[in-house]
Amino acid sequence: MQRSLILLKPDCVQRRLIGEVISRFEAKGLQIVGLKMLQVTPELSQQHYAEHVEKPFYKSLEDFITSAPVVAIALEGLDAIGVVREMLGATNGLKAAPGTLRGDFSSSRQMNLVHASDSEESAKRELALYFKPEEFCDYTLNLVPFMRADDE
Ligand code: FUP
Repeated sequence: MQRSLILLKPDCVQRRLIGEVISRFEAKGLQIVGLKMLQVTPELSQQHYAEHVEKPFYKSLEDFITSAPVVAIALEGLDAIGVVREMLGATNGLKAAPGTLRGDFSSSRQMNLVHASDSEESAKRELALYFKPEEFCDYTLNLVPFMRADDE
């Protein structure tokens, strides 16, 4: 079982696609164990995108991610980190395959709707940036017996 940090970015919020994106995660069988709307500050952006801070596109990326609220979601599921990345598609919406979230709803490299952790290490670091330990909700989904076998 894995947890991943998902951000519905300012373009997703402004384009009123929050429900559409969350619906896909729910339909897939991923479980929401944390959820909040917040405004990303420049400081949080620098922490989140630490690996990109020195890159030429960083200033534009920070301006974008701080331009409107985001929705942060902690998603739990079997292989959740890889599964969500597959659901998002390639970083650039123009190159993302049809059927993926970015492939279906984005035609931009920067405004690509959704961020998702790309490894267990990133997930741990990013979840801690957006959620305090007590903000996660552990609960049993009663439909799990209809989503996967006991030995999966
Ligand atoms: P991803 O892991 O798919 O979120 O993509 P990256 O970590 O490579 O990039 C982080 C964010 O920077 C992406 F959402 C897109 C954005 N970006 C730009 O805005 N310009 C670039 O030249 C490259 C990435």
